[in-house]
Amino acid sequence: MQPLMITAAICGAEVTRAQTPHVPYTPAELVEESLRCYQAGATMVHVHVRQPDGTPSQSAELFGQVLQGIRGRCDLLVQFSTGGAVGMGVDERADAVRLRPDMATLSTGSVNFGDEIFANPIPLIRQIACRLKEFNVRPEIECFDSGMVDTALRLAKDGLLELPAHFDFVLGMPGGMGGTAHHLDFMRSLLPTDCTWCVAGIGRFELPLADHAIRQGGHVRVGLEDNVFISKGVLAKGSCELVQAVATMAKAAGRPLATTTQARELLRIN
Ligand code: KMH
Ligand code: ZN
Repeated sequence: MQPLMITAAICGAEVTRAQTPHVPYTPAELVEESLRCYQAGATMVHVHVRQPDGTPSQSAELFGQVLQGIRGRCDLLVQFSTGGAVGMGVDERADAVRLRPDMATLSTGSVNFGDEIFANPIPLIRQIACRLKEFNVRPEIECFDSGMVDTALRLAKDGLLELPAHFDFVLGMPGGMGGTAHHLDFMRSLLPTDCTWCVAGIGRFELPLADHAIRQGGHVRVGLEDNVFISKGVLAKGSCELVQAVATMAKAAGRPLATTTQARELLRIN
């Protein structure tokens, strides 16, 4: 099996300090939490940025501060969100790609997102895919449901994505696809040979799906963006505690953690 890549989704756009006091907001807090995740075994950090009061933002200035802060201190791979928050337009969502992070997300379909809609119509997906190509930033293709894999494969046929690609299955989102091992097995069965995949389980699905992915040769995303609890009713002290839990699972399963060099190779980041 490939060495395990753990991505830390440390902040997201939705989780608030009312839900957990441990969510970072400012660039300095985001950098510190990223370093803690790196020390706990993360290979990559999935970054959203916030205004100082926690309001979701896609400011290139803030993304730049986080990118610089991390790159100056460790070799964690940095992945920007182009999803942003529900309701943001494509220009705002994709602006910071010009800073050339190691990766950026590309959601390949719309999904009910709790009571809201995370809207990704085809023209918007194509625009973001073009922008990633333009700046030579590798996409992580985010699929909340199975049709989003099919859409990604159509984009590849149209020359907007390169195969093999890296996919992230976001499972267990209320309104999206369920979060059982069965759902994950179906999703990964849809991928062409040599594609890599990771799973981001939402809420209570996070750690059980991580364990399943580790045993099936996939990779794992965890963090407060997706789940704030380390066990039933107990808040994680930060995304780093969730990363540590996954590193412990990997050890128990005999799966070594990927170095940054190995991750670059697996993800085809040059
Ligand atoms: N905040 C969600 C609406 C991504 O980062 O690319 C979208 C999201 C996906 O988090
Ligand atoms: Zn995100």
